[in-house]
Amino acid sequence: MDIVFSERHARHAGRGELYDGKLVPCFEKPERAGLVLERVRDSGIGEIIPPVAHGLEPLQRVHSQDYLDFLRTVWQEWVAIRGDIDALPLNWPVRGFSQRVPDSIDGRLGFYSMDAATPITGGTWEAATAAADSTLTALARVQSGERGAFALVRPPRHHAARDVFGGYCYLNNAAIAAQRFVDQVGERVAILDVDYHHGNGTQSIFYDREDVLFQSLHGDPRQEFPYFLGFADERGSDAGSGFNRNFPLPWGTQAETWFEALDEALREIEAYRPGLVVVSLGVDTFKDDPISHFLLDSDDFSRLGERIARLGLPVLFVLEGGYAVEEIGINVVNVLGAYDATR
Ligand code: OKP
Ligand code: ZN
Repeated sequence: MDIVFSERHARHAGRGELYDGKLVPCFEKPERAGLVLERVRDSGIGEIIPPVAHGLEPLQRVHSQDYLDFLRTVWQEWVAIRGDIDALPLNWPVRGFSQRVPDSIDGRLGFYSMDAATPITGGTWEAATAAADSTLTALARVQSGERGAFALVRPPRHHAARDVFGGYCYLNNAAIAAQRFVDQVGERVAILDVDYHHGNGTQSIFYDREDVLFQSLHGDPRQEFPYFLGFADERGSDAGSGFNRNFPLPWGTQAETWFEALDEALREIEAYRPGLVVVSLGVDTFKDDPISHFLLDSDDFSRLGERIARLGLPVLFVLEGGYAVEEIGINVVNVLGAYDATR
């Protein structure tokens, strides 16, 4: 399987996030990609190739132009006023507030975001667009007949919505790739989101559409971030009714329960007969993940790769979360290796 990777991910290195009432070092850090890359290299599962630039057009199909302009320019404005410290939002237009875009930089940071854990730095735009290019390059490999490809990217994506950043995410690459496939190939896409957190951004982008099926297994939003989306009764709207499926699971969920939900998601994907499966591959379901509460073991990630392979469909894997830095490489390679080994 081809692995698409760019060193430019390291341009995004946030200093801190607000966590449990404290500003703490970012969990989503460059070492994550380095560790996955090292394991991918050692395992010999495939060739590591650089991304090809795809420009802004595929991004504009998913994100609003005003949001893209904001992300591209916010740092220059911020650094001129505040100096070289991370930009973080502190105010949000919640119930009862106007939804007008403010002029003030702090107002706009709040308008376009959902949390205070997702800093914008001098390299955020460069890293996020490199991740988009890597994902689109991996997609092109699958479109040209590869059975699977892996976008080894950060920052992650699945919390980013049409015009919202947050949850460590800025551009929704899984959505960008799915939309690109629909535009270019004209076949349906299923997105399987196995990250520990609900992919609220991906869900919201495709919520009213029948040409992209979204299936997500995640920590129950009653207990877990992102708290305000990811409930079982969210089944899609309008033409998209029935094409969104959430499996919220409680803290402490063990492999057996998790795989039961996975099998149901896979059955629905199979019945949908998509031309492509995009896997939002977070490995923060691992038992020792520092910010998560599921109990999957490293072997379980091999089982996951095997079951995805049994679909017999082309698969684009994109890296999402996973913060137990020692093990994320092992767990990711277990998924990909098992996928490759299962025919
Ligand atoms: C990004 B990805 C909960 C804090 C949650 C944000 C988590 C973002 C996860 N106390 N902070 O889905 O792995
Ligand atoms: Zn996650």
